[in-house]
This record gives sequence, C-alpha cells and structure tokens, in this order.
Amino acid sequence: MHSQILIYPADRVFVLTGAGVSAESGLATFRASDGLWAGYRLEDVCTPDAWERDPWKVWEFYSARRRAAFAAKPNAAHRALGELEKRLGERFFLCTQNVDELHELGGSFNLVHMHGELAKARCEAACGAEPVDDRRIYESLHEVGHCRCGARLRPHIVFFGETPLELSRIQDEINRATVMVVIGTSGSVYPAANFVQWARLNKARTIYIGPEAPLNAGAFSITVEGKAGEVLPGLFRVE
Ligand code: BV8
Repeated sequence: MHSQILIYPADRVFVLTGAGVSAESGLATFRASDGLWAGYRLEDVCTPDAWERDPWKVWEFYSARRRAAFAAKPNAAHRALGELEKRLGERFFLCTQNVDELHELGGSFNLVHMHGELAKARCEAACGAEPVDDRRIYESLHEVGHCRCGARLRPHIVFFGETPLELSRIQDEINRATVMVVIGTSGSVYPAANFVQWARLNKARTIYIGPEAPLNAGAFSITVEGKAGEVLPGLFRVE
C-alpha cells in the first residue's frame, strides 16, 4: 500500500489519463500484446490517409470500439477521480486521451477528451458544423450518416497527424497546476507525453500511477506502481 499523497489548500491538480484507467473496465489498451493495435495497423485506421483510402475500415474499427466501450462500466479508478474532483472543485482538471465515456460515468465533470470521443461524429469536410452525437454501431458504409452540408460523417477522433483538441485550455490548466498526476498511459504519443515536462517547468509535483514504467518515467518525481483501480482509492488526502 503506497503512503498517501497530500493535496494542500493551495494546490491545483491536473490529471492526465490513458487507456490504462479503462483496462479494469475490460477495455483493451493499445500497446499491450492483446491490445487494440495488435489487430490493426495504426496506418490503416487512425490517420487522414486511412480515412481517404478506406473510410469503411476506419468506421468498422471505431464501430467495434463503440460496441466494447458502450458495454463497459466505470471502475474504481474512474470513481476515485470523480470523488477527488468533488473534494477539490475547480482546483481539479482532468484531461483524458481516452475516447470512452467512463470518466463521465464515474463522476467526472470538468474534463476534456483531447483525442476525441467515440460517442460523436463530425463532418469529414470540416464545414464548420459542430460534432454530433452518434452512438451507432455501423454494419456497412451505406449506413453512415451525412452532415447537413452533404458530406459524410467521420468519427470525432483525432487521427495521427491531426491537432489534438482543446490544447490552449490544456496549456492554461498545466500552467496553473501545482500537481500533475499521470495515470495509465505509456507516454508514447505526443504532445500528451510532453505534458509532464511542461508541468516540471512550472515546478509542479509530478506523479505517475501504473503497473509499469512509462517511456517518460524519468520526468516523474513520484511513481506509484500498481493498477489504477487498486491504487487510486484512498491514495490522495485532501488537507
Ligand atoms: C500531433 C485516437 C501536431 C483515439 C490517438 C515524433 C516526435 C513527436 C511527435 C511525433 C513524432 N512522430 C509522430 C509524431 C506525432 C504523433 C505521435 O506522437 N506519434 C507517435 C506514434 C510517435 N502525434 C500526433 O500525431 C498527434 N498530433 O502531434 O499534431 C501538433 C502537436 C502539438 C501541437 C499542435 C499540433 C495526435 C495523436 C492522437 C492519435 N490518436 N487516439 C483512439 O483511437 O483511441 S492516440 C492513442 O494512443 C490514445 O489516444 C493515446 O493517446 C495513445 C497512447 O495510448 P495509451 O493511452 O498510453 O495506451 P497504451 O496502450 O500505449 O498504454 C497503456 C498504459 O496503461 C500502459 O502504460 C500500461 O502499463 C498501463 N496500464 C495497463 N493496465 C493498467 C494500466 N495503468 C493503470 N491501471 C491498469 N489496470
């Protein structure tokens, strides 16, 4: 059992999560041997070229992700983060790389999905329309809906090579944070893997939580080894 981490009255907490926080809900991570990418090549399902080349392959992949994610339940890690937000109020900010909605179902409100959301779709022609709610599990490209401008809908997902969402808000929150907690991410994708460096520049305490060292392990002042659902409950003590 790790000793508790104290959060003081002057602290502002920024949390970054990755696929590891949804692992105990039964959702595959990307890089574990049985992970998502094991069955697919990144280039075939998560790049603008992949979308141009074979939009059905992309929708097939994200429909399968919807099927799995919509059947999953939040785990103790999601609930612990919801509790921490309740204790800290606006001194808490959650940025997730995950596209499932388990943080919301676990009680988190003040969060951004920097790599998009499974439960939404958006215009492939970027006509300016807002992303729309879309939870359909498509069986063929003919079923895929269209934007009011007539263009086809694409997953509201940030592909490799595309700019992550809400970066200016994320930057502001990192600049204000005195504590950065990174949970369940291998640190293999940028710019998310750089957030801990930005926090260090601001002299924030940096904490990594996960069962194995991430690629950017050297940037963390504290590492708590273990599964998020087992370690997070009771880990933080709000003074
Ligand atoms: C961009 C879509 C420009 C949704 C995703 C060289 C240097 C720097 C950058 C690059 C470079 N070459 C290419 C780039 C850019 C590229 C990149 O980083 N490529 C990588 C491969 C090198 N990045 C981009 O293209 C990004 N855009 O750079 O735009 C820009 C930059 C700055 C400012 C403006 C513009 C866009 C990247 C977004 C790609 N889309 N997801 C979806 O399909 O889900 S990425 C996807 O993989 C995730 O969203 C996540 O971000 C990423 C990593 O996955 P993880 O969450 O870390 O999961 P992983 O399986 O890897 O690890 C799981 C971890 O959980 C493990 O550590 C494991 O130990 C742990 N774990 C397991 N069980 C548990 C657990 N932890 C806790 N509890 C458990 N029970």
